[in-house]
Amino acid sequence: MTEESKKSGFSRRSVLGGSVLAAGIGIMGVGSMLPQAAKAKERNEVRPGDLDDYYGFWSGGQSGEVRILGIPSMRELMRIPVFNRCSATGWGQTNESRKIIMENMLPREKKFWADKGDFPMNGDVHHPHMSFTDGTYDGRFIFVNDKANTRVARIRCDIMKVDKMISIPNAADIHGLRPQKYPRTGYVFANMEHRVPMPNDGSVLDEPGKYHAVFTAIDGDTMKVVWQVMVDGNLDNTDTDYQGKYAYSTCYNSEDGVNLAEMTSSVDDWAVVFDLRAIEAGVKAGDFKIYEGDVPVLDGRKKAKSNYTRYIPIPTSPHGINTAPDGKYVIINGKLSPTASVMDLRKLPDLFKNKIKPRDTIVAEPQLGLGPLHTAFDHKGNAYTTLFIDSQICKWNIEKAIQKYAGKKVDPIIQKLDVQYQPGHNHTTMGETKDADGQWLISLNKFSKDRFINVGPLKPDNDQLIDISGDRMKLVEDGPVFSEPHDCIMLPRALLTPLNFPGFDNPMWDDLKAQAKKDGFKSLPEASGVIRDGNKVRVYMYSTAPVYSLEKFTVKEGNEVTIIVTNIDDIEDLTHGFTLTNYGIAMEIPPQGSASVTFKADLPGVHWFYCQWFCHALHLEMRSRMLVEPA
Ligand code: RUQ
Ligand code: CUA
Repeated sequence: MTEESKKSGFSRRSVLGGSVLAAGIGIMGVGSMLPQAAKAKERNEVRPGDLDDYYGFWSGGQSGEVRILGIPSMRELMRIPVFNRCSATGWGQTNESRKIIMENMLPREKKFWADKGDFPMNGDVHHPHMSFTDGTYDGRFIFVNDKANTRVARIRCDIMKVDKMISIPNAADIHGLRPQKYPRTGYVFANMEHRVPMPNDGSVLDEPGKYHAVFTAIDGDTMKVVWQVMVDGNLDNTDTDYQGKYAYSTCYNSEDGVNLAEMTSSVDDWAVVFDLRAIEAGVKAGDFKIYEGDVPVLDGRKKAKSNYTRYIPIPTSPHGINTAPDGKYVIINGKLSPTASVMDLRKLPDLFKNKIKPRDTIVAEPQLGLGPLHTAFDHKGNAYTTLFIDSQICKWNIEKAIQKYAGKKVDPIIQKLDVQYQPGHNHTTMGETKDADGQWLISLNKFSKDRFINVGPLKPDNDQLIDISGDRMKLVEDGPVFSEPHDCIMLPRALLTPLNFPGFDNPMWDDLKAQAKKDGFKSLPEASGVIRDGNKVRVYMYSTAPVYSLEKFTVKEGNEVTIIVTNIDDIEDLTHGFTLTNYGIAMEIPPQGSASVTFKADLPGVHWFYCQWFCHALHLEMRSRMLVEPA
C-alpha cells in the first residue's frame, strides 16, 4: 500500500476488483467511492507481501510441466519441468535430469529414441495427485501422467523437482492416474486409454478385435510397475476408495470401436471395479502372463470370469470418477448422459461375491444437466459437477439424490452457476481427501473467448475461482492460463515445507560426488579444476556471487567436455546459472547444489559462459571463458 492509500484504507486493487464498483466509479468518481471500496475487500484478495492460504498444483497439459499456484490469489508461483525441455533450468539437458528421464525407458523406446535426441521432449500432463497417508495428503510426492508418451513421473515435494520417471509397459498412452488413499500410497494407478495389440510390434495391425487395454499398478515408493490387469473396453479416468480395497475406472469405449460412430454406438458403457486383494492373490498364485518388462499381467476381461474385476453398466460414455470424502460414495459422470451415477462402495463386497447384480451398486442417478465430466466435493455432503455443454457447475446434495432415487419427492440440485466457458475438471480445496474443507472451488474452463483482451487465434484457458464457503457458489476470479491445465489439486500451505537448499545429501548428486572423489577432490563443493581423461575433459568449478572459481579453461576441439558447477552460496534464493554461449547450453544451479552438462567442444574459439540468474549487483560480470583450441 502507498502512504496515501494507507491513510484512506483504499487500494487500487480493491477498486479494480469488481465491475459493479468500476461502474460506480464512472458515476460518482473515485473520491466518493473510497469508503465503500475499502469495505468491499474480496475474500480472495491477497495483498502484496501477504501469503496465500493454499498451494495449488496445476497440470500444464500440453506444455508437459506442472505449475504451482497460490490460492486464493491464483498467482502462478513456479513451474516444475517434467516431460518438457526447460530452457531456464536445463531440465532435459543436465546430466542429472537426463538420467532421471532416460533410466527407466523401455528397451524398445531406448532403441527408437537413440538417434533422435534420446527421449521425447514433449508431454501431455493431465492429472497431478499427491501421495496419501490415511486418506489425506502427506506432502511427500506429486505423481503425474504423460498421455503423449506413456509415462508417469514423480515430483519430490521437498525440492519441487522430478526424481523418478518411468515408462509403462504393454500400454499405448496413460490417461487417468490416482494414488492409493489408504493406508498410504502405496499404489499409483494408471489407465491406458487407447487400445492396441499386445505386443504392439506390427504382427497385428488392422484387427481391432485383438487390441487390449491394461490397468497398471505402480509402487509409489520404488516407482516400479507391480502388476497390470487386462480389461475389456478402454480405461478413461480412475479413482480409489478410502478403505484400500478397490480401485475403479470409467470406460467410454465398451464397444472396442476404432472410430467415433463405433465408440458411441451403445447407450451404456461401464465402470470397471478392481479388487486389489484378489489381484494380489492372483499374482501370488501365478495367475498371469508376462508380455513386456517382466510385469505380471492378469486377465480381468469378462470372458475370463475372474474375481479381479466387475463391470457396472453406466450411461453413456462416462468420464470422471470421483470418490466422496465420506468414503461411501463414488460419483461416475455420464458425459454424454445428463446424469451422474452414484455407486455405493459398501455394496462392492456383495458384488464380488455375486450376491447382487452390478447395477444394484448404483444408489442414485440424478439428472444434472448436459455434459457432466467431473465432480468435486465439500465437507457437507455436497457435490459440484462440471457440465461441459451447459457451461455450468451444478451443486447438488448426494443424500437427497439417493432419497430421490428411492422415490422421495426431493430435489437434490442446489444451484447451477455459469462458468466461462465449458469446464472440464473442477477441484475443491482438499476435495479428493477425507479432509475436504469446502472453501474454494476451481473450474478449469477450456475456453476463454471474450473474457480477456484478444491475444490472437490461440487464447488462454480460463481457470475460475469460486467461493463455496457460503450456501451459494460465488464466482470471484478469472485466471488466464496457457494450454492446458487439465486438472489441479489444492491443499493448505501448512501441509508443505519445501527446502530452501536441496543439500548435498540429495541422491541427485551421488554420481557427481563419486566422480569428484575419483578425480581427487576432497568434496564436490570444494572441487575446482580441469581433469583430462583421454578425449574426455571434466571441468569442475564452484560459484559464489559474483564469480565462478575458474576465470578460464582450455579444451581441444572434439573433446567431450563435462562441466560440473556447484553453487556454494548458502543464501536462500541465490540461484546461479551456467549459460555457454552458442553451444545451446543453460542450466540452473541451486544454492548448496550442483548441476552438470556434457557436450562436444566442436566449435573452436573463445566462448564466454555467464550466469543467467540475477544474483548480485555484479551479476553481468559473472562470466568466464572456455577456450577451444582448433584440432
Ligand atoms: S480427464 S481429457 Cu482429466 Cu477430463 Cu484427461
Ligand atoms: Cu550468478 Cu548471476
